[in-house]
Amino acid sequence: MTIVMDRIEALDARAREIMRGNDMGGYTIPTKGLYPFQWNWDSAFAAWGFSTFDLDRAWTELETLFSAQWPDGMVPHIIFHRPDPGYFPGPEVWGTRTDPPTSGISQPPVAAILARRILAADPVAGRARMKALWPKMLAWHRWWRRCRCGHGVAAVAHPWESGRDNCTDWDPGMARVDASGVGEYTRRDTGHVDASMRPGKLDYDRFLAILQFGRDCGWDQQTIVERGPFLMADPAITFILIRAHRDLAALGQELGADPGEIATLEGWAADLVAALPMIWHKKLGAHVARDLRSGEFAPAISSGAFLAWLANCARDEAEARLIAIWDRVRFGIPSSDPAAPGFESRRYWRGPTWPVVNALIAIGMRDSGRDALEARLRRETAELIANGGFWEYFDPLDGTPCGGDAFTWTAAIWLTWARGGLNGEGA
Ligand code: 9WN
Repeated sequence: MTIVMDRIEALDARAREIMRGNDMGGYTIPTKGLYPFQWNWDSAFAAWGFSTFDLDRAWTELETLFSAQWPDGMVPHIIFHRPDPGYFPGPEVWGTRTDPPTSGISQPPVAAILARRILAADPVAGRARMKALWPKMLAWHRWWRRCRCGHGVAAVAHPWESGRDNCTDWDPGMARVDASGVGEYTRRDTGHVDASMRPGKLDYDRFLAILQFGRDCGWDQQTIVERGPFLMADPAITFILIRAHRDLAALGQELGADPGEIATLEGWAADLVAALPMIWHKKLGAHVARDLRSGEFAPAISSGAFLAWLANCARDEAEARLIAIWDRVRFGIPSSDPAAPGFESRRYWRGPTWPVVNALIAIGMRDSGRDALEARLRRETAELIANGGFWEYFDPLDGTPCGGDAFTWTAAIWLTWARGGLNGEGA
């Protein structure tokens, strides 16, 4: 037992060291080299990680993220605080003309879910800071409602907006994107990481074609949603948003917010729940991404379907199907079903397991009383990190660490959740 405790403490120290090392002063980069700016959902996870050893720094992370909020409420997916030539596409490609420069799309709205957990760590110390963030989070949630939920469930206008960039979820929508006019460009990611673990060249061409459409219309959301080259219903963001609306409403109750605004948030969550049948795939027996231009479903069940537990929206008939997908691998929830075409165990979001996604799924498992499943997921995630290190993501078949090393969100997930999996500790 002492040996296990010593090991956990050594990993804790390393996780804190990684987070401090990636701290640029007020915001945290995901990892040095590959991702030298502030990313939206990475920062929310970073804040949660900081809350285990520096609460003040945790709130600062969220405040810095929301300081880049657009006037229309959107919180961008990248904030380019300082120039860095090591990442492509940089601010000049996005052309948003904001100060600070940012990207022109958003990312999964996990901030309210994690802020609620951060506030719980010290409700008195965090009260004023959460109170100041609350209307900003509400404005962001309103942006999701207005700009991405017009079809019912939540949509993404770019695969990068989903945070699960090259997942099989986006295959039908991506196949329709004409990338013939993107022109020449030089990728930077493959200079940092093995190209076989990254999205392919055609993926990047299409990512850029969608980006260029947004830039060329001045990031006008109505034009992007009505006529943009890509718009797909995202089960993961839908479930995250349902949970986030409810968590923000609960935070509002605690902070004495306007009851009308709290009711509005609850109404938005209910509307998303009511729209879920549109992404229910009868044959696959789970919630599946769907192209909103053509109606076509994605070819496989992804980790997005497992987030139904986070939103308390799971359907009984999906349970065995989801567990069977998990049973096909040795470590963690795979980002796409290994039995379906398109699965690649090391290529980014086409198969690998991601500690951050596992942690969100685990919150849902625990809240819905699936304690044995939660313990298994925590143990498997802990083994990956303890044996492989704090990497960006992992091969779910054999545990090989992949992508970037010394990764902020993996360190954060270790500190907040996974560490207990090493000695079988409960949540
Ligand atoms: C594009 C930073 C981000 C994560 C995403 C992950 C990856 C960027 C990229 O890295 O995306 O946003 O260039 O590949 O897919 O989830 O937020 O860690």
